[in-house]
Amino acid sequence: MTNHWNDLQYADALMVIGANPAENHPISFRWISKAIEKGGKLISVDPRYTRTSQMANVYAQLRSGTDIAFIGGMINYVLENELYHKEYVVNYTNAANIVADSFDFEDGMFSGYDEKTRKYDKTQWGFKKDAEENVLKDPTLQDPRCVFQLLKKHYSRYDIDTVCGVTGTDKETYLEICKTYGATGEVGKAGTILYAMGGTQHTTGSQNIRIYAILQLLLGNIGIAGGGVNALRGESNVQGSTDFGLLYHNVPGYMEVPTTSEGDRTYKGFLERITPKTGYKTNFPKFYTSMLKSFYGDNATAENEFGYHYLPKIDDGKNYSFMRLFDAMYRKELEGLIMFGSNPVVGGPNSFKSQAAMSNLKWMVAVDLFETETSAFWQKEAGGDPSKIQTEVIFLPACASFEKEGSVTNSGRWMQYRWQAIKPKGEAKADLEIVHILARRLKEMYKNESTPAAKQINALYWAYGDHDHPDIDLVCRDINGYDWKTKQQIKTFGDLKDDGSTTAGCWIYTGFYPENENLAKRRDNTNEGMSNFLNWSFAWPANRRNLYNRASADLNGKPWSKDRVGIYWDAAQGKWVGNDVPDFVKDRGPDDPAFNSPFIMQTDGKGALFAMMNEGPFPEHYEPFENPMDNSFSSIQLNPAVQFGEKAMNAQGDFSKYPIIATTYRLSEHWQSGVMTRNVPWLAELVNNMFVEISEELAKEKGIKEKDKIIVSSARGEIEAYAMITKRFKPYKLKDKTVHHIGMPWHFGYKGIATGATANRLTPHIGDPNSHIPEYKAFLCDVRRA
Ligand SMILES: Nc1nc2c(c(=O)[nH]1)N[C@H]1C(S)=C(S)[C@@H](COP(=O)(O)OP(=O)(O)OC[C@H]3O[C@@H](n4cnc5c(=O)[nH]c(N)nc54)[C@H](O)[C@@H]3O)O[C@H]1N2
Ligand SMILES: Nc1nc2c(c(=O)[nH]1)N[C@H]1C(S)=C(S)[C@@H](COP(=O)(O)OP(=O)(O)OC[C@H]3O[C@@H](n4cnc5c(=O)[nH]c(N)nc54)[C@H](O)[C@@H]3O)O[C@H]1N2
Ligand SMILES: [Mo]
Repeated sequence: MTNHWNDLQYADALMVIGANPAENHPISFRWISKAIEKGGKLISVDPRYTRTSQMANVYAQLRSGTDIAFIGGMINYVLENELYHKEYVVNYTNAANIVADSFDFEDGMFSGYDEKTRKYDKTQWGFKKDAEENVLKDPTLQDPRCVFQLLKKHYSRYDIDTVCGVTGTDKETYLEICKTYGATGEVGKAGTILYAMGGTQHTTGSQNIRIYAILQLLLGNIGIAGGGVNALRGESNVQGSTDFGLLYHNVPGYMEVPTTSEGDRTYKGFLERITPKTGYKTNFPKFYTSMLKSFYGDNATAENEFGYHYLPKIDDGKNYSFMRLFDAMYRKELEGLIMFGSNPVVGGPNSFKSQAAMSNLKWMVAVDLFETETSAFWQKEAGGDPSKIQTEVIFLPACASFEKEGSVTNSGRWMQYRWQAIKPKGEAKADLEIVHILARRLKEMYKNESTPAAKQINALYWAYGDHDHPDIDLVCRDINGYDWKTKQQIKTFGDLKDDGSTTAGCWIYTGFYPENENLAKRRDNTNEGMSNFLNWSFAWPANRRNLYNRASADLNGKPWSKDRVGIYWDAAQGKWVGNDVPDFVKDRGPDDPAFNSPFIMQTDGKGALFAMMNEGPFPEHYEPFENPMDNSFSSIQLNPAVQFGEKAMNAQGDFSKYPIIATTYRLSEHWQSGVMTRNVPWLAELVNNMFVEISEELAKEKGIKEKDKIIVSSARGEIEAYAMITKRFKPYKLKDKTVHHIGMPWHFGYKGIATGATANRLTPHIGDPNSHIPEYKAFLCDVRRA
């Protein structure tokens, strides 16, 4: 989230698109209800009428996989009707930048495409510069080659008829949403966009989110209370784990993992590549070196490039995302797999094939609360042949969240401490303990060896206590960082150094543990202004609650709205003050040329209407991998930057054979792959079987009655489930045809108390070219009575 949960109450309009918080974030939904009580308008955009839709003032149906068309049309409406926040757009975004002549767009394709690699040469999309390397600008926004005019031209193609012919939305409802949400462009008004997996799980997932951000920048909705682009995050600590480098291409604090490329051979070369010349990221060398110092302690010196060479490097050009790992297993390139709390046989795409891929492993370690469909993938019940599967599975029992202490970071970036509630049962251990014990055993095993692998392990500092139970306080201090000599805790990441004199395990969290207080444990719920609760927990970065809050004030540093005071420039004191920690240099005043550059993580400080994504600087509608119609906007069907993985893993279905659109989603009563909830008797009883929601119209066509057993088939396989006939889905009237749309939960598997078919037997093994998330939310199928 750019903002945070409590902040939602300040919105005049809340557009929930690609999420269903009433069901999946029901407690936090309180803040949405509060906004509605204050007169805020809730808009729900979803292929089916959800529990969130039920709470909404306006509900619009959209076919799965058409968010870019939907929002593209809204952008067109906002620009045509001049609803955008002009002063904000001119000064705080890159709207005025003149784009290089090499940039072009025609029939769904941007310039610079290489068909062989399915990649773009992004250097063709840069900005025009003068002899001194300054970007040329037209603050009047009239130049036909400025970002604003190119954006306008791009989305002028997204007229209401074409859009609704693609999304299947009723035109009147669509116009109502354009008006209601567009009205937040007025100075002083606020609109927020809430999204989750309905937006991301697509071959255009990243650009879906980008287009929400573009709309928000145009309306001046970023940086202000009640605004923002807000990701409603998933697993209780998915925010924390991504912050700490969970993703294969990140180290803690969203910095890059080095590669085997020529430039990365030296630490200096690597830093040069990842450090821009301007903007806040110019500090990356300080954060990176402090991280290496934290990893390697005295073994990180200026002479050995701070231990940079101990870090594993990604094979240049290779991708280690979830789907590509399964491809590698399929090709027998991987011998072993360690899984901490993960059940891909239920949760991964095209899961039957993934299961087959796993049987190529020599060994697998499952760290979990239960034996899952995945750790038992070799059993007969799983559809395998145990006599043929040679994988050795090792199970390590893990503690549940209540049985251990530590912090969890919520969607609003608040790091909150949880104390242990009960002692673990049996041999179960906390994940932290398991990793700690593993590290200690490896260090013991390798201590007399000097192989490259041993060198890395031996170099690890790993000072979390001299026994098998790690001292969590030492872990916290290590994350925060300290002065290497004096061992004094660092107060802010502004104090980190690039000379090896400081440590920081994860720079964005530096400051949560100053000398004597772990701020994640703070529980002072005094509201000192705008419900930012600055003394409750710790929010990264720097305890800042709303990101980019400099943009909540105008060109003189005065709040755009007196009801939504974020921070403001206090001329008498010569600094930024207000209800939040300033997301800006505190004493940068009106005489500083960068005074009106709020987006400090960008090299130019401006919000990026035009950005270097893998498939182009402006989001463009492409159809899902499996789709019911020809693309109405161009002759290009699929996102041209999508990478195809292992072919054998990914059969593609055709509309002629699979004429029904399908999507997958969650229920309040179950959690994820269902391992935890399907093993809890009362939850298993509430929703005890796999079902598929189908419209009354489709049921009639197929002669299906409520609770009939039906078979859903896709190009990947078939599943059997009960039919739930519902008004929540309606047939879609698209440009030239009417198409049925169904939906189903993905929580079931064959283990536990409540069992049922796994939806992911049907889903395609393909995804977004930026994030590599699978396209779980839009695919084709057929339905028949069992
Ligand atoms: N009770 C419960 N709560 C949970 C979870 C759980 O399993 N159970 N899981 C947690 C996790 S890990 C996550 S990531 C979050 C996910 O939270 P959500 O993203 O809210 O979860 P979903 O229900 O998968 O998807 C949301 C909605 O997207 C809609 N949708 C499908 N296709 C499209 C599309 O193309 N465009 C748009 N705009 N919408 C579409 C679906 O109909 C669905 O209503 O929930 C978290 N909360
Ligand atoms: N079709 C379809 N598929 C999807 C999605 C979708 O919307 N549609 N959503 C995707 C999303 S957003 C997500 S996040 C993934 C989730 O996919 P997974 O992460 O594979 O699914 P979970 O059920 O969350 O797996 C969690 C496992 O962790 C165990 N566990 C719980 N607590 C702990 C603990 O403290 N320590 C350890 N070691 N284990 C623990 C549980 O028992 C369980 O077996 O699924 C994805 N799959
Ligand atoms: Mo998730």
